[in-house]
Amino acid sequence: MDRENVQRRADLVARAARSFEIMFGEAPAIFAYAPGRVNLIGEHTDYNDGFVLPCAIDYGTVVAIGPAASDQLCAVASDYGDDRDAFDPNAIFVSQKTEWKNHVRGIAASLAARTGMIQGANLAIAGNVPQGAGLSSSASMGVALAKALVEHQQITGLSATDLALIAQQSENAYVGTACGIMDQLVSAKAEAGAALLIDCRTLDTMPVYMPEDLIMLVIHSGIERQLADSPFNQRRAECEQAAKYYDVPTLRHLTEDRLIADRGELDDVVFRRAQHVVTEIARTEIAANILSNGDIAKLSELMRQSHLSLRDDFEVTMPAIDDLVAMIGKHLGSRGGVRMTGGGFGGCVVALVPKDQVQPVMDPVTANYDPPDGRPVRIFQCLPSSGARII
Ligand code: NG1
Repeated sequence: MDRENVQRRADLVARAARSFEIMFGEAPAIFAYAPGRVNLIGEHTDYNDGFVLPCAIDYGTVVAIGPAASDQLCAVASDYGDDRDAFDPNAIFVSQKTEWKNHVRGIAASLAARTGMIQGANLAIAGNVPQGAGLSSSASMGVALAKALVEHQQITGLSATDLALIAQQSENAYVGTACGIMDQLVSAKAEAGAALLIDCRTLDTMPVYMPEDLIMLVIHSGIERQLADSPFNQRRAECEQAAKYYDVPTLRHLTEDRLIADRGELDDVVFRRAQHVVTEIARTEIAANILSNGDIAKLSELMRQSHLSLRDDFEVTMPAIDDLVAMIGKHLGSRGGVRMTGGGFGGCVVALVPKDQVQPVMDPVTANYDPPDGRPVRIFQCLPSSGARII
């Protein structure tokens, strides 16, 4: 069942249609939509070939598309004052200063590389995924663009996974973000009312239906993620170091028993990084099994352990975020779960909260949490939503 905020999406469609009509003087032929996401559990496991359990949310991007009079691809961005771009979609990619333009050009280039020539089109983009909140606004835009172009040009034979790979290729090769596949895959493939268990080694997915009573709260700590490239890359390097030490291709292949038994002289820091990844992969598989059964108490405990492991072993949380998680956890007890989400070093907390506890959770956060950077705390209420579609 689709539990989305219907009005919010209708506003988005209206905004995309308006920009399209102003720019191109006619109504679009098709609207494509793709959602943002929040990761419920499975942190720093994707690049170790492990499991992740993200959930598409009811914030996303609409792309309105229609035929063009020329071979050019003409795009207008409703969120950037109807800024526009026009280019030959079959020419070599030329990087632009404005990031949204690189997304459009990158998707066109990735799609052309995959399917051959693509035709000109007019399109308008409107999104409502909060930016800089770790909710994957970029993946939502990339997948919506790919979906719109594929549908409009009647390109056949591409699965939802192919759309995700095209959007990931665009990020990696053209936008310049070395992201994994999690964000694009859940945006392309999620099912309504469900999180998506992704096996990052095989790209197999399984929808995990969420209890109807649960709301996802995403709380931005107010700490903008530091330009965290170096600690993030350092974590990746430590994981590779651990895999090499244990002589496995990736940490996915390491069991908890071997982690301990063959520890030998392994450096303590590298050991703890590996311990986080190995235990987090196990927690994510268990979480997927119990979430659909509605065993919230057990889920609560797994999310608690995930946060502690990210704090103590992987060392990517920050004191203010630990405090925020503790404050919410104390109130929720075993009625819901809470942990940091995303790469860490700032950013967001995710909480799974029964409907009747949403306000009681939000009120003390608003009243008592003091963001260290002085920015106001932002709270988003999200519902599990379906992936890319034509609307
Ligand atoms: P966030 O912080 O949500 O962008 C980052 C990585 C993910 C994953 C998580 C940690 C990018 C773009 N995303 O997510 O692939 O590794 O950290 O689980 O690098």
